[in-house]
Amino acid sequence: MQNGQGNNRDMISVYNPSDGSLVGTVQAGTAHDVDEAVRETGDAFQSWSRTDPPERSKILFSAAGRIRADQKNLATLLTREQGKPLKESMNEIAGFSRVLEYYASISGMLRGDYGVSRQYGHMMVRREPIGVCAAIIPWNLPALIMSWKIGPVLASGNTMVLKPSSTAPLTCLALVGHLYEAGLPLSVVRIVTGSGDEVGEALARHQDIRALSFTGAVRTGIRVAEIAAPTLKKTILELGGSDAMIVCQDADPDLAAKGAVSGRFFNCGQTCTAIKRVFVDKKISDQFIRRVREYAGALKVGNGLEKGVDMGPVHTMSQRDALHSQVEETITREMATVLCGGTLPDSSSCMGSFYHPTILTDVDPDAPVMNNEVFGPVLPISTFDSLEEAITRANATRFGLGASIWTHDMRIISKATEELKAGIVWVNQHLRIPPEVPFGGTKFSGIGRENGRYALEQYLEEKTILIQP
Ligand code: TXE
Repeated sequence: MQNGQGNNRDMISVYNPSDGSLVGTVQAGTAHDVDEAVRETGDAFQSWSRTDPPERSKILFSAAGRIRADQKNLATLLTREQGKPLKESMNEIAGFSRVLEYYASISGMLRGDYGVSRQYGHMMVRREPIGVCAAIIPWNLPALIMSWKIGPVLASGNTMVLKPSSTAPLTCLALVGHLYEAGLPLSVVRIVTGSGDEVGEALARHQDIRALSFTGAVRTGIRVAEIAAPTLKKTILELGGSDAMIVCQDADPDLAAKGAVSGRFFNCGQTCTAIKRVFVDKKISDQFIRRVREYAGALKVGNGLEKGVDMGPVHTMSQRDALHSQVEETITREMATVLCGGTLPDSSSCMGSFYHPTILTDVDPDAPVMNNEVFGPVLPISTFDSLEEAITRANATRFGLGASIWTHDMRIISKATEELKAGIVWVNQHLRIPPEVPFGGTKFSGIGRENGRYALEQYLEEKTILIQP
């Protein structure tokens, strides 16, 4: 059986996407479990919010160290349940620790403000934690996305109920175990496993949750926002993207090709800010495309635990089916040329949900792979004649998460960084996100920001105090 929900009413089975084997089981939580978790984290908020920031930081630093020491085990579990190559899992677990350390280092930083006025007296602004927060996270980068949510929430003195994805919950559970061992009181974070319909919606609906951070599909995000609205909780949504990469005439075609391949095929193409559309200047397109093909062709696809594997399977069969139908429709309607891939592997020799790295060229702007988020190892490439055309086409999407421009010309950099409609614009790189800077998108890519001190601010509320002596 493939990834998905299993046999028993109260349990969810987690399957390895590389071979369909069972990795573990977790409870199928209910709305009642959510109620209990919110009550417990609400009680814990009373003391955690009053714990001095250095004390909170000590626990976060210690957890980060423990997680580093257990990196190989955690990474192996992540690869088994998610599918990604072990080297990527190792980096993701290290990323979790790094984010925790970053928030531990700034936990007491946002203290507030003070001023004095003849008319109003002492004017103070306290920044207070807001209460119980919730997180709903997906399966593509479960550890990293968990750190982006849990780090600022805990550092700012809030407590959290977190729902992992049903198809990749095990690493999240193991990570929270390390936080407990590092001294985090058990009720400061509660994980409730279960389906989106039951547990996710109960979190969105709960009136005692004051903030909710969601990462996932656009349609789910809209549903979550609708359900959350009557309780007026702060809702932060990270809903994916269709990032453009613009390769200009003066770019180094080799460097850009390497960037395109790593930016697209990392995590089997299942990353919100992956490169999902490439626009290359016609004058260098032949060289660039030739190199992209070479680098993509050299990727070793297989079980993420095997040595030398660069790309694992698509996370579930249903994700792979959705991806393949976008590609098939594009090809059938003659809206692109297939340079490589585009077919399903022979199912008799392979149990996993693998998909060949696929490159499409001469892609029509209206092709399904251009208009929707393509969440898998498929790279559509188009050419352009002018920078204006490239920027217009890059912006011609309902998404606005990331974009990159590859050039060394300062005039182009200045124009593109201003005109590209995205939450993150990279120059001569793509996909890399240090914990210090905000992460999030415009338009249908979402609302709010994660990462950096900006995320910390979202979990604090200002209280104005005016004292007339
Ligand atoms: O996401 P879902 P899916 C995009 C990507 C992908 C598509 C579908 O295009 O192909 O979404 O992925 C929980 N109320 N991204 O179906 O369903 C669910 O249990 C509350 C982009 O897996 O949105 C899981 O924990 N919660 C994205 C989380 O939402 C609900 C990363 C995400 O699952 C719910 C993942 C509900 N009604 C997918 N229904 C990114 N931003 O990078 C589900 N959930």
